[in-house]
Amino acid sequence: MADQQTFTEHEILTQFEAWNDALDVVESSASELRSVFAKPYRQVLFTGCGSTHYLSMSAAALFQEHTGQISRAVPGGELLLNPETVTVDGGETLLVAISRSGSTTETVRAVEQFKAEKRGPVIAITNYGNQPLTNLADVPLVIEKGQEQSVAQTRSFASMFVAVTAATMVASRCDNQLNRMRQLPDLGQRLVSQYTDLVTEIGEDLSKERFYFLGNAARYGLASEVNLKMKEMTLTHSEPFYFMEFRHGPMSMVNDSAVIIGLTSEGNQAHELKVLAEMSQKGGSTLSLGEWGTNIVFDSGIEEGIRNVLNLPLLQLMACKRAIAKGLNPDRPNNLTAVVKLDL
Ligand code: F1P
Repeated sequence: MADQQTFTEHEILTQFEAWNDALDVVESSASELRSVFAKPYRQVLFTGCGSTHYLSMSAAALFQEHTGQISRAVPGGELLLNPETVTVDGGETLLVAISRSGSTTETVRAVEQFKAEKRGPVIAITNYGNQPLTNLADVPLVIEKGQEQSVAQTRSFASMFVAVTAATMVASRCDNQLNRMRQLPDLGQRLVSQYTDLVTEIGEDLSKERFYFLGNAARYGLASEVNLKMKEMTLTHSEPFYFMEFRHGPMSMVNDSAVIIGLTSEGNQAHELKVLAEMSQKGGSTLSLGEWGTNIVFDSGIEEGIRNVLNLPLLQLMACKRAIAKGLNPDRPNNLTAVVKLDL
């Protein structure tokens, strides 16, 4: 780690080897995953807490889009305390439980309850093996290179998101896309070299008071996650929205102290960029990310379903740089601990 660099910055900048680790882990469990995915399910549930709940939201959208299976994300606390609002009888449910630590009480207890009720198989995605979650899972995917010292998830989140994306490609039998995911680490590294100055300038601008992150489909969960980075690390007001929802009220908050950041898609980019253009006319600062036609251009040449992770490193870095500019320690967000353990 370079002198003066925070753990968070170091973890953001070294996440690309964890992306590769995630691909190795999924490839080495591909046959177990295939046999789990071969069965018919009433629904597929994704669960986690905090960052890993946001990851679940993104994963559920991606999984349904690629497999046609009804997929839903639910916070661990809801699956535990209000399971009747989520579970269905008359067929098995596949549960994908996601947790950096593998020991968050709500997630672990929800999985225990799900198993006790014999509702179906469990896939765990985590960065730490030998934790309660790994021991409960039928297929544990443990990405050790995503482990981190900081409280806020960055490298861990991206590594688990790569794993869930790769597992989705296994489920939808897209082997070519799974292979093309090997290009992601170099692409991510290249984007960081190309755009660090741009995101640093935006993050360090303390005249900005509010950040809004917009995304649709699988990118809404990612927009939610980068919104959380902004809150946790920088104590700045921040919120995520679906692009089209932003006009339905939230845009009242747009003025010259608001930054609106859009994670654009291929199919709906014209609609999404129009929202950003309107917010710019109202005085907001805007930033767009996407394959083409945006401020940050991925130019990846790979399919949208597998490249969504490219949205993460630069926006994580923006939050980290802002924290430092505000005199905060991004490694130790206010009031937070790395794992929430409860006596339930
Ligand atoms: C979940 C989590 C983190 C968050 C926080 C508390 O942890 O909500 O996302 O950053 O510090 O715990 P995990 O279940 O993914 O380990």
